[in-house]
Amino acid sequence: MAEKGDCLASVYGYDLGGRFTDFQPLGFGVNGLVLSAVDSRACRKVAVKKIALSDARSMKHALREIKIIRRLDHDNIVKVYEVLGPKGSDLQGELFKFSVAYIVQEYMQTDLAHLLEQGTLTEEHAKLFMYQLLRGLKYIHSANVLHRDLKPANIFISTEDLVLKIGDFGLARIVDQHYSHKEDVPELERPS
Ligand code: OXW
Repeated sequence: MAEKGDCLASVYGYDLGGRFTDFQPLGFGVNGLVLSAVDSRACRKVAVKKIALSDARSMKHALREIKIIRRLDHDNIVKVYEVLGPKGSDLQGELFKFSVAYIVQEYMQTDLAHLLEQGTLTEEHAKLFMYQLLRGLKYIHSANVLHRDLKPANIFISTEDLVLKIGDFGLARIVDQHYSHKEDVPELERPS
């Protein structure tokens, strides 16, 4: 059903050229619709996120997200393969020239929200996922990034090997290394 998927992509304004086929909707992220597709060049299924660059504000948001996801590389973070321009062109740091960008990411089978709805998770699953979630979060924070929208729908799971990966950095911010909350927190009283 490649034709149906390709039609779907054009309905949603996805114009990536001929390299990607078999588009299916995955859901709405912070910055818009996310589709799954097959990358016929790399021979793998991917998640493609379209980011509009129509005005100064969306340009700022897009640049921030792309800057953040490019600095993250970890087993428990959804991998970003490429950032492409219109018709699947190479962006080469000239994002501001284009009206649209596509973030091509690793495809994950499902998200934690869906698994929680199914109600089939065991305590062993919970332990395994919590460990990986904290591991990913520790990495994100060590890169001075705050995700700011961590929720089951942004936590992706590969059901075959039970690998968990944090995704959707659409609301993420880079934190100032020098900023500290220390002054705001009153000293703890010593127990007597
Ligand atoms: C998957 C890599 N999704 C997103 C983002 C935002 C969305 C949706 C997907 C997601 C299943 C059960 N239902 C589809 C963002 N892999 C991704 C990704 N992203 N990268 N972003 N599903 C599979 C995925 N959902 N995989 C869930 C069918 C029934 F709104 N950012």
